[in-house]
Amino acid sequence: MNTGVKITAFAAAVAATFAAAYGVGAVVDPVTPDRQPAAHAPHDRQPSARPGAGGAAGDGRADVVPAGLQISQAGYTLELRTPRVTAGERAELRFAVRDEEGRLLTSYRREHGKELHLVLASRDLVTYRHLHPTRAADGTWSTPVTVPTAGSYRVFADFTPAVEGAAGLTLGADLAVSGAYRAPGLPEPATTATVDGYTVTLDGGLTPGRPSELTLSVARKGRPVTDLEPYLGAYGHLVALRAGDLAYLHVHPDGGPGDGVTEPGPGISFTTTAPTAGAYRLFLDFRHDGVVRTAAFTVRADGAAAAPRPADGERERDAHQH
Ligand SMILES: [Cu+2]
Repeated sequence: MNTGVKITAFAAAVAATFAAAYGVGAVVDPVTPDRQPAAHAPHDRQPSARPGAGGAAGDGRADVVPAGLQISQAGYTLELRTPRVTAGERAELRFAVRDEEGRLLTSYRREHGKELHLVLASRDLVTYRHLHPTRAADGTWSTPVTVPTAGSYRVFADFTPAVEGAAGLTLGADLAVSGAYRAPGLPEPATTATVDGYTVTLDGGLTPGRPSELTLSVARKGRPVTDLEPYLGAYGHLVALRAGDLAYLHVHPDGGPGDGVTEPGPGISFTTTAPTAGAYRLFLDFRHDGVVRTAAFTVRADGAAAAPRPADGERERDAHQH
């Protein structure tokens, strides 16, 4: 098949895919027949490809870059003013967020009780910190931090500008930590993790491209913990990072303190969507006896990413390949 024919066949397949999507949309959603067909797969919070932002419009596929991979997105830029620290030494991590005009951002919408959540993770996914820096009036953020081991780290600023129409953003920047470094491998997948005498058990798995429910159950000395303490408005906070590039997944707790349904343990449930197959490292922060602890798990999402379009589109495309 020559190139011209290939392109024509591909265009036909894309057209068929769109047709299938429109048709299915009308069938499964009869309640709102005038609803616009989805231009891309549903996603959490901030997609990197905004309409008109120069995404791959026209190829019929979603072009959503996971959070945390970019230092600048949607007009906001993370300025890490402390790009290097030394392992084992207390340092003051300083940073700011600039808007499209280059001004320091000073108004943030509170999420989980904080204007900004700062996550620090080593690229080998062994070290993890969830911090709440302090903002000076001029927009400069700072937090003391002691990074235990040398290596390459990623700093994630998770925030929502208090600006009309602004969505939540997670910007990421690299942080270098000086010292002798021995690269560890990614910890093997496991369904239990221990921290400070607590055992946390993971139920559920990750399916690429589909929302997955994960339940983490906390026990101490073999007894289920049923008096977890609220931490930032929830019984637990979960962050998932993709091995290989540290794509940052937003994870939503299913219920929380004060909703009249959610128990304070032992299980804490979350929903998240792994964008692709591959390994992810999950970090759960929970509070008990007044101390916040972190349990970490390696989880593998198996299988091909779920197509954002119905399988019919795939079949159409296959039918055009000889
Ligand atoms: Cu936080």
